[in-house]
Amino acid sequence: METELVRSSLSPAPERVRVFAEDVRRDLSRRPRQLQSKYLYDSLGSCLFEAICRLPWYRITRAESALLARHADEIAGAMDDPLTLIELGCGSGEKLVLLAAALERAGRTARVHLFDISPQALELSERTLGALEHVSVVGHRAPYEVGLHRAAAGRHPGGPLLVLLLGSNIGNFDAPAAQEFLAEIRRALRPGDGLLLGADLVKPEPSLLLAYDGPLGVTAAFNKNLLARINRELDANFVLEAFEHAVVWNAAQSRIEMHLVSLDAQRVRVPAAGIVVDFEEGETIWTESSCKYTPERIVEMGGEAGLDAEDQWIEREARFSLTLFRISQPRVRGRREGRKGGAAVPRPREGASPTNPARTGRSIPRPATAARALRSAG
Ligand code: AVJ
Repeated sequence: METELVRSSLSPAPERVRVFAEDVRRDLSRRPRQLQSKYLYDSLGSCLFEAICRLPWYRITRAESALLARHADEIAGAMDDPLTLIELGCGSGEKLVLLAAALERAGRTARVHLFDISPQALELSERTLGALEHVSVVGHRAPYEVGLHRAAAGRHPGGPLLVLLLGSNIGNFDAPAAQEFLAEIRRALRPGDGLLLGADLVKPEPSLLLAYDGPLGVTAAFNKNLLARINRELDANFVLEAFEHAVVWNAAQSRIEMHLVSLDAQRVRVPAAGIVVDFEEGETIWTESSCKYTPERIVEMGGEAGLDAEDQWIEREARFSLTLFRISQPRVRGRREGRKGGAAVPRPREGASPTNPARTGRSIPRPATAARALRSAG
């Protein structure tokens, strides 16, 4: 076992604060006002997220772990040796343990690269995976895009790469950005490589709302902590009591949205970002989107990015999906015919590349209607 955490691979702290301030300045000045969800994960935010994963009404983590436990042998068996695993947004690292166990059962070893923007998540993963003898683990504090390229460059030359994008992390991207991100993953991969994608499915609205706004108030705390973070890191004067956590199901965009609603007309100063923000009563800050999919849509999105869906498993009670995409070797094309899968796995369009002119990579174009609907919902 060899565990090494690269903690300084982003940028030095002052530079990180400068970028945070610049993002806050731009996004709070937009209409509707917004903040990027990646900033939810400071040290307290990461702990709150770990708590969310244990809430009875937030079922993503448990559903995904159940699927992984059930199908880890198949997934591992689909990949050749020597295997390089990379997880983008590793969180606690607990899910990787399930895949690592399958490798161990088969007497195999692997190299693992973990990428997360949260140092707490990396530390937790290090503890979770550090005891494993048959995998070498390297943690990287870096965003997805950086992680992808670094892992592709550092892969074991003689074997495949399996990229893990789990926990419905893809749901934070809006549709064009998700499509672009899948294409970026595809560009980092070669024939024989794979992508294991965990994605939450559309389900009845009440259970979606409950998952993001439960009676313990943990998700509300997770959301409001972003304001506390801005107070702390950017010297702002948000009064936390004057904002309320609110969740809406945007059916047209098939996504849950988290907002922070200003309960009064109020002025907030963010000196380090050089802005003064005047909120109207009922005005919201949009802090996160969590897109929900159909199994078919997930296969289709992969196909558009040039990824072949090889297998798909559905947890039917919680409505969660795990899809294994492969980069097919040209000579074995058509081999998938007759393979089982949770959904009909259509043959992806060959050579299709997403060229959505509206793609923005990170900025999320947000319709004003959602905020208005929210306001009237109180
Ligand atoms: C980690 C982004 C998948 O969207 O469900 C949980 C984050 N936000 N509760 C999600 C989250 C509120 C989570 N992801």
